[in-house]
Amino acid sequence: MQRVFSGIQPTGIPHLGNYLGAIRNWVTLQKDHDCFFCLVDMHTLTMPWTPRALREQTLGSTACLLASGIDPTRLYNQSAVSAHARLGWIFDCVSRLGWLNRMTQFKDKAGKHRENHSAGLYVYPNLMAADILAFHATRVPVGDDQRQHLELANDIAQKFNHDMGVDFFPHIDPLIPPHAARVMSLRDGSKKMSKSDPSAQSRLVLTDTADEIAQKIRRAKTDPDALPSEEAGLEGRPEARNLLTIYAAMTDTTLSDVLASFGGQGFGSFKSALADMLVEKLAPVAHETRQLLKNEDHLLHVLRTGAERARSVSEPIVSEAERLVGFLR
Ligand code: AQP
Repeated sequence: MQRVFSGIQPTGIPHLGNYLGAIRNWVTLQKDHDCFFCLVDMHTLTMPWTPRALREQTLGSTACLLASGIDPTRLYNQSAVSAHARLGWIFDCVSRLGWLNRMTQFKDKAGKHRENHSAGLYVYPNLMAADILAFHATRVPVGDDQRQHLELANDIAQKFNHDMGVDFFPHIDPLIPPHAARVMSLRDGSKKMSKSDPSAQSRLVLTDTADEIAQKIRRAKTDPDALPSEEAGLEGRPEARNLLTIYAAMTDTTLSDVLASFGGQGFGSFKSALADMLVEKLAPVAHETRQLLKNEDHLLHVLRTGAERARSVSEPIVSEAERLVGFLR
């Protein structure tokens, strides 16, 4: 059985982009893969955070993932398993500055004032490589934004193998969904939907009530033209494309099917159908999340049990990597 690893940052409540880009695929993969799903709380420290928010968001994300159908035995938080940090340090020393300098996510997140950002933000991709390779995972379901980081992880694995003269770390294959791999902001079709966007109107989160979903879709940015009947008509209309893609992905149909149904109509009727569909699919997840959040002890128990399982698999792999680099025990 192939091993899968994937993570999500507890930087906020997971949104529709996280759901379509990652979580939904996790639920499918766990049926026939050996899966590890991780709340990557160490990555969360790479950007400004508060301890209280981190604790609340880790519990909130745990509840959302369970409510979305993730098997509780496969879920844990990164900082509880020391293999991540230990292999992360080794990879900091294997990875090259030239490689990290090319990472577009660092450039996007750091913006113009790079000197003021944490060193952690810069070496984030090395820790991400360690997250995956500490389990010898070969398949990683992620959204399109993580493609470059996975290429770097393969470069690190190859260099480690080459430098140590071994064939120890496997090649990683990204599993990027064919549709809706990059869900865009509801306020700006050129930006990806993100937990850290200051506008709450820019994203649908998995705890939104039916009213909040309907209101965010009603207010979503669009353009004045009617919907086209063919994909070519979406050229230069990123907001329209985004909403139609969301509809197609959530209903397991194609963009052409959605255009065939709604082409020629104005945004009013399409938005109302989109909101109804999203309420039907997402409101039960939000309800279940709220129920789960009432029992914090249960959520902590899930994370502890998941961490034990994660330790039992990653410990021998990382101990062997430590032996290979020459650490004495
Ligand atoms: N907009 C998106 N569309 C599709 N997939 C997405 N993912 C994130 N945003 C989108 C995928 O969700 C998984 C978990 O992402 P993450 O929490 O590790 O961090 P991120 O990619 O940095 O996501 P955010 O929401 O934008 O978080 P912040 O604002 O904290 O940086 C990944 O598989 C990712 O590809």
